[in-house]
Amino acid sequence: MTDHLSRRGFLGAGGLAFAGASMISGRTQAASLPEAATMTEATMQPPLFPKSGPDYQPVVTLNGWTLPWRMNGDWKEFHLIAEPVVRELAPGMKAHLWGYNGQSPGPTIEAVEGDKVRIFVTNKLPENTAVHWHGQILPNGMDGVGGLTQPHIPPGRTFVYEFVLKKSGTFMYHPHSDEMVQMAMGMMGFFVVHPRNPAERRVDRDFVFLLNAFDIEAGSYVPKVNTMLDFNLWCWNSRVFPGIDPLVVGQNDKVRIRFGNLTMTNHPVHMHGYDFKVTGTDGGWVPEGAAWPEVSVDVAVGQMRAFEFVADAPGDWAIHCHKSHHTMNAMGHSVKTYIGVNMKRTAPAIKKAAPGYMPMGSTGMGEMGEMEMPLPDNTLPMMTGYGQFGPIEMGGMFSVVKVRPGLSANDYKDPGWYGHPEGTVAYEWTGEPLADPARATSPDSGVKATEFHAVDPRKRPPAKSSGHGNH
Ligand SMILES: [Cu+2]
Repeated sequence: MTDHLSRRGFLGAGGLAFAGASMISGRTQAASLPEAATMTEATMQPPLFPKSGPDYQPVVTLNGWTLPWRMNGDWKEFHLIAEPVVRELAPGMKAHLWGYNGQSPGPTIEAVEGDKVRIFVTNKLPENTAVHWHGQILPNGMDGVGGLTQPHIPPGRTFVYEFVLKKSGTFMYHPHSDEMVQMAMGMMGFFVVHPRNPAERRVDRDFVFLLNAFDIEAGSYVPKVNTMLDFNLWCWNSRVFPGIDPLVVGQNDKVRIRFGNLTMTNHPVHMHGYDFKVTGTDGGWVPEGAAWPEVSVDVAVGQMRAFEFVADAPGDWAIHCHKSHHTMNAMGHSVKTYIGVNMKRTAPAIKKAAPGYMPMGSTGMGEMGEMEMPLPDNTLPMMTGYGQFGPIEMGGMFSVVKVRPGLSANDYKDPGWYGHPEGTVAYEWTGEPLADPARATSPDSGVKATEFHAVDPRKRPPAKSSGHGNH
């Protein structure tokens, strides 16, 4: 006991010299565990500004938070608890997941290049776990691959990871122990390392999120963990639209958006209204001058990307995955295609055979955006969310970058919908109708007068090349 106490005193007083001599000063059994903060909300928490050490602009985690730490000598100490959690995916649906410190994903870990970090991981799962620090350059034994670089962490035990943050950049953490199950259950988190020089790569707003996916059957709560590709809830930080926080930005702010992909497929993330520069990957910063312009950036499985722009154009700019099935919630994928089928004729016949049958989608599926469909408990509509002009008809990986003049620094409150200057919104044309009645639209249904479903496609009249030519 005396030995433990003195070791603790020694660490507190002279940690730097001690650790300098041998990186793994390690053995902290005598020290008390740092408090493990927990989060009960799925709403974005204010960024955590550093109280000591180099200054930096802290990141904001969409629908998430940053893990508080304590200093112990010159070690920055964090405490993660791997545990079952209940996460609201969007209002109206909760999922029973696994995560860290009360939420999935876990809290963002934030530190500075050169920091010595000590991360305690307590396992409150019913099975072994281990944590891998994706992208970090560290001693092999700190890499967190259960069985390969360390024993798995059994339920009820706490392991300690210690390493120096060799470089700044964008990283993540996730289990490397029954990985398929634990990631399918939502275990992951963001890890941001800021440059030691506060001026380097500085931005005014820095948003982070992880792309993750679940397969949760309508009306149920627990993800299916053996799904390989056919997930039905496409999330940013275990949230789907309209549950994803907007990215609130002051006009002319310098903005960075960073994301990592821990789903099982790639996601082309597309932002409207701007071109931006890709400035970082999980391999590091792209040298200035080599950053490349994009409006969509594809992020492969296990990768991270960071892009930057100056927010000079105010508005409500959509940001979303460009795979259109990924901006849908569950239920959308097994619905039959009825586009072009005259359901007025067909539906009564089906209804006779199957009472309660609800026809959908004979003019597309947009109507579902405003349809109040009866859904099983704990199930989200497939496409949903309202904007100032009506239903947005989206779900899944979709949010809005809200750029506004006159915001104070670090004000992330949702400013509501954009007030468009007069004469800058697309409007309905009210001039003369087209002379060709076959190409005019019928005023009551919005359906083209021709019922092309009944026509053998080989006998259809050749399409006119003028397209939507009523300008
Ligand atoms: Cu996607």
